[in-house]
Amino acid sequence: MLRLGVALVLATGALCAACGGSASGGETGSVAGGSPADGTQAAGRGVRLVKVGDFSSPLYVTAPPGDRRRIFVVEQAGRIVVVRGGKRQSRPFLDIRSMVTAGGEQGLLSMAFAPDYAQSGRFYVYYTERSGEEAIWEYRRATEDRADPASARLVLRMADPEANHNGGLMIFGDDGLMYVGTGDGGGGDDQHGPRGNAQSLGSLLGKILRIDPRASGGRPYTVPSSNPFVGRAGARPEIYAYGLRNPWRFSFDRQTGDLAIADVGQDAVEEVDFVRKGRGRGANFGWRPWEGRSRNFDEPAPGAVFPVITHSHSSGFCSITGGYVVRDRTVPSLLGRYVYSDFCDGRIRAARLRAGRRTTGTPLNLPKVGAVSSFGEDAAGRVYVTSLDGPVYRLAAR
Ligand SMILES: [Ca+2]
Repeated sequence: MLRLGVALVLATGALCAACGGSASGGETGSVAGGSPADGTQAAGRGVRLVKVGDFSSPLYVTAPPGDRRRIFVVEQAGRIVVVRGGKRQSRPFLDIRSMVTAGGEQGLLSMAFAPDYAQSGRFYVYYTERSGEEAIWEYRRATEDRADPASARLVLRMADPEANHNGGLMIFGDDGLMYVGTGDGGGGDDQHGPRGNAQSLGSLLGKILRIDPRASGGRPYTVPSSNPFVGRAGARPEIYAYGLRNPWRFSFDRQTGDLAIADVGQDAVEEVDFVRKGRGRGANFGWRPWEGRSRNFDEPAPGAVFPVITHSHSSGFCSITGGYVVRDRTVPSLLGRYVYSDFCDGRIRAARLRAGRRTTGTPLNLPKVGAVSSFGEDAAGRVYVTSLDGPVYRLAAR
């Protein structure tokens, strides 16, 4: 059955051998080709990939707020590795491999540092538990490069009917709240629940949630009263946005606060949804009645917001990997452009996003990256690309 969430469901390397070349090791040079010259293509000439290192199935890169010396690389099996000043530290920051189910789309899927991490030492991990459920746990720092494994505290656990479509990203917005992407639960056609989970406000699945993950008053987390469905009968108050299939990677523009969600498609269409700052609140992105801009079920999707970017599977896409609007001033040719890729296509593309306006990304003049699992951003705004095959690269000026 080929109903992909993130295409991590595919055996590493097996598919990508069939779906295109992959970047070779070391600092990669440019390759010929690309598409018609326009602003973005010209921009692509000014970019290169700098290899940061090789990891074990890396899925994400992030850094504590304000910490410009380090990045933290999340490995699918359950380890977090620190890279300080470009040098990988041998001892992991955290190793929870014994608690994680990893493989396919499951595993340690992301981490997030609390906005006050410098003082509190709080950070969060999202992973597939041994039981197959998805959960967010809070940990605390022990020393600068080492977490305290005994500090684990459960924040949120979600029953998950299938191994695929597990969401997995948590990011803090500039409101200090945690935004969490959840998949629709899995299987195909969002088959669980009367009309699926994604359109159901009674389910946490197929959503972006917004919570304050700190324990308070005996509760493991709290819900901000400004969430859109607070007080609505039958609705989960944690929901911020809905109608998503598997929003594997999404990001806020660190300059504008605009929200870009790359939602992995089913059999036909990959999509990027984009809304201005605050406009994601209560938004319905249309799944399962809509896949991209195509009808999938004859069911209502009130107020559906259509994607600004779509790529069809017939064009070689299989599972979109969302990135960032680049704000790294050391890469001027990409400033203000959203970079993204696809697990099968492997080309890194850039596009200028405008809410409500369709566009498409132009491939940058870079080698293909095999099995693009994620993008990441550090405290200085530098943007990284991770390959499930092992390498992590940084986007740099040529
Ligand atoms: Ca699932």
